[in-house]
Amino acid sequence: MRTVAVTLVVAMALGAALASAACGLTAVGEGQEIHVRAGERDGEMYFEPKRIVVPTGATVTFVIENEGKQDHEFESVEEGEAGIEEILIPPGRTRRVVWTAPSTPAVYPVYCDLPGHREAGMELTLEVVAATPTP
Ligand SMILES: [Cu+2]
Repeated sequence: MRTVAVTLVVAMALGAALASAACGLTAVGEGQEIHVRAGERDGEMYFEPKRIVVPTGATVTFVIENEGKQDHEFESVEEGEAGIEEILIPPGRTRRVVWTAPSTPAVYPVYCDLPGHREAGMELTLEVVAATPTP
């Protein structure tokens, strides 16, 4: 009996993996980590990637690494934005932010609010798209 139960769990996990691979949102799922790099180069400042897609209702963890030489922030806290409180990431450090996407599709800016940084390129687009219904 024990063997049968374990096999069933493995089969279910495999099925879930296949389903998420088919829906085109393989990079991001429930509880998944999303790695973001922040820094400066060639007179500009950046977040990479520039676009992040999360399914509606999913809880994800942003792992933000500051690979630059200056302080940077990660936030989306103004009226109508994603509700990510300002977090400061010192040079060479990594900070984690857990965030749950709303239940309806939306597009939010996420940015660094230090003077001049957003204008220098520190903004990314956080897109919340309808989760593919499970059959
Ligand atoms: Cu910055």
